[in-house]
Amino acid sequence: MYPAAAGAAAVEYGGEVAGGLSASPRSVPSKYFYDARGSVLFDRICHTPEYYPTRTEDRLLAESAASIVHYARPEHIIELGSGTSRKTRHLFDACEKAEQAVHYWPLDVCAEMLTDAGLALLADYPWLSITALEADYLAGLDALPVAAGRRLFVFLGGTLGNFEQQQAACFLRELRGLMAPDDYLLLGLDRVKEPSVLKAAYNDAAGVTAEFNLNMLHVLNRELGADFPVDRFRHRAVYNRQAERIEMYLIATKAVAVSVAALGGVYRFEPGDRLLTEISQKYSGERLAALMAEAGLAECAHFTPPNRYFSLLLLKA
Ligand code: AVJ
Repeated sequence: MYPAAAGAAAVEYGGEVAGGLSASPRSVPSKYFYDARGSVLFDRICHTPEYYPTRTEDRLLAESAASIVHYARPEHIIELGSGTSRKTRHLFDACEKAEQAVHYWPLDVCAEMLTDAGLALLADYPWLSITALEADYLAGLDALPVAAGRRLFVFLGGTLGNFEQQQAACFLRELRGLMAPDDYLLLGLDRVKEPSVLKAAYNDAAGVTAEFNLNMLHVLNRELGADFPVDRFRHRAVYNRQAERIEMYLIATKAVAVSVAALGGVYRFEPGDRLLTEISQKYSGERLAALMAEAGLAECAHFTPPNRYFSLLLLKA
């Protein structure tokens, strides 16, 4: 393995944050959640009883990995936002069974996660070769490896849902533009379901999601020399039924004036003022079809459980 190879665009703080903090409503890009602590907290969210997406997608992938490998016969697996790479193991298991040699390219914004996950994979799959890329793939796809051979792009977890509708389509269209006729994209998307299930998933009883959300302020304090008083904000996640998406906010509980050294600015929050930290789009059948049409992607296979809580799509350019 070449751990956390350089060259790719590392995560850059600053410009985007300045824009978001001056906008109305105020927002911060969700990718800033994932420092080392945030990545561990997200992994803990995935283990809470309320957060169904990870479990559902994991089971779907376990059931569908053999078909996916049969279709795509990948020589390269390129994963956007690889995290712990836990779910991806189903693909490696299927490759092993099919005697399909594969090179794995995990991309993530968290270097610690890449190294830990890569070493764990090599211990369990000694035949696998890996090039880890510390990259902000959401900011641009120029960091994607150009490799000869059939490629399977993998974008799991419903992370596409962090984009606004239009951005999501643009992102997929850009990815499609990079795909050769033999390449495939495996995309995981969360589906519309009962609001109570959605609300619970982003408001777990143990408070891990709240801690994850508040960790954003620690990241901003450290990376931008800000002085957000973390104890004067609280977590709030609501389901916006109109937009069919979860919106996650940090709400000021007291009046605060936050100075952000790197931006040379002071931002005031009155009690109740909100900072949007994440949207998580849930897809209806119609929204999904519209997205595929806009992106110009063709559906080769669609895996979903009987309750349609989550979808895994195998797509071609
Ligand atoms: C990793 C972006 C898919 O939107 O569900 C989990 C992040 N935020 N709980 C999601 C998240 C709060 C997650 N994604």
